[in-house]
Amino acid sequence: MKDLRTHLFLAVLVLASTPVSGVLPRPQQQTDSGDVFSLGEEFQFLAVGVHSTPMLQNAFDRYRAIIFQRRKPDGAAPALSTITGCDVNVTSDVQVKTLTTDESYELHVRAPRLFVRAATVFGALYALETFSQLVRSDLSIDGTVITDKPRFAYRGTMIDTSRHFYPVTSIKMHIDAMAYAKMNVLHWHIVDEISFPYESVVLPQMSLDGAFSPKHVYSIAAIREIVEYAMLRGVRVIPEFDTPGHVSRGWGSLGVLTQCYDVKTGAPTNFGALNPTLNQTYAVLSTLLAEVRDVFAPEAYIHVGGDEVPKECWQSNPQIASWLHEHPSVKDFAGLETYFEQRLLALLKAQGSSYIVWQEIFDNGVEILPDTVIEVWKGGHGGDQWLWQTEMAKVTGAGFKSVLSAPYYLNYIAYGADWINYYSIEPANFTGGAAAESNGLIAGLEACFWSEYIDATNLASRAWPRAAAVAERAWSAETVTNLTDAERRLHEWRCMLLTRGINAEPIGTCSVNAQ
Ligand code: CP6
Repeated sequence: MKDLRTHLFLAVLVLASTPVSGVLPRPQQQTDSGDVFSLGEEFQFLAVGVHSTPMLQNAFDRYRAIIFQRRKPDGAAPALSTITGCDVNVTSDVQVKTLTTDESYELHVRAPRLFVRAATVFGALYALETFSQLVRSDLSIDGTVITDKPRFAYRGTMIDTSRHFYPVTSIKMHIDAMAYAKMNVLHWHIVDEISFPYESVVLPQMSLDGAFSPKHVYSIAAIREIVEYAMLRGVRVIPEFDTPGHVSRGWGSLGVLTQCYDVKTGAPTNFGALNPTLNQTYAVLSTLLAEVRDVFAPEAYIHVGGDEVPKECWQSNPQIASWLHEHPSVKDFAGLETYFEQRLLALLKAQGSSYIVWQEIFDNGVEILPDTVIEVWKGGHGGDQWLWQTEMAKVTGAGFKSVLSAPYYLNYIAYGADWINYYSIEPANFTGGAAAESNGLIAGLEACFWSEYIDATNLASRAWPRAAAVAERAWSAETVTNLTDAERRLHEWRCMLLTRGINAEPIGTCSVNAQ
């Protein structure tokens, strides 16, 4: 009997300490006051610090609309103290997000006015998002104090606009959903073998030859609009121009692709990776990437790929063979790949760009600058570990910043609640992981959406709410792992996306459906 009472007492304690709100990703600290308030129709945000910027004003307008859309004070609601506004104090004037930007915030839900304090406008945006998720449909809200900041600086998704083209409106909607999940980097794999939709002004032939059609392009003006739209929502846009492999459409007329030969007959066949032995290759890359740096400004990072470089075509080419003969320091085809990356990365450095590369660049021992970010993407198992665990240990052990995407390939789909597989991956679970995290060498996580089987008809439902499971892993404390609680909040967050006009898919017939 005593035992049973102890159990009941513990059960009540556990229930009482579980926050009831559905904020996703779950905040670092939340203390509810027990009060219940009601938002008055007169509610307005007010910048009270010295920093009232257009970015902040824009966010005030967006969130006021979101909070009051579809919500009406319930006539039957008991008379509650009314909240008439929200004072927002931003203490610094940082306008550009980097890997070291302070994204923390404090949110006090109390009457008669809410209070938000944040070091940067970006923290304030997250306070507003959290606030919007706390307000119930009858405009009531529980009193609370939330102190919050992200676990990781880089909380990304990757979209691929080469395999299928997304209209600008789809990309903007994707950015909206990212902001609702407090994600902050859109890695835009803008071109690849299948199409080249980037409409360059300096090299117009690339999209003329490489886009699906003259309409399936991203003009510089459209890209600048997307970059601006994203930055207003705290999202950086990092473009990827994958080289020397994964190139085909768009590069043909520039004379930089390697001619492949049939090894038996010696007859020319198709074209392969960029030809690393031609000065023209670097001249084209220099021209293209200088423009890209400017178009995506203020973002300093460019992702330059480096993954899955095929060597057979280089091996079949007699001009490359004689070049290698004349350059004995470049010993073999692996050396040729290193030679290419060395020249490319030097060129980027000279242009003032920082770079992100896929893990092969690190694996191949290419000399890279200390601020290089290595993206770990290879899945699978080796020995008693996942390959990403071994790779993360190596990359961070060598002192490089890493982005982990290998266990977050959300282009894969499976029947059932597959979000649990992503949610349950603890990214610092590798040898030296805790030290790597505290030294900032795990920059963050990225959910990838390779688009062989995705276009504008299913991007939103493929991505959301599944990517929000990755968002919570990237934002919330390592200890936030309760699947029942996550399921409830993911379900609520998905319904919220529907009210905000995004066709997020259901995560199953979860128990919370009944409530
Ligand atoms: N395209 C490019 C791809 C992939 C990569 N790079 C890819 C590889 C394996 C899977 C999914 C996508 N389609 N350029 C690897 C980084 Cl499972």
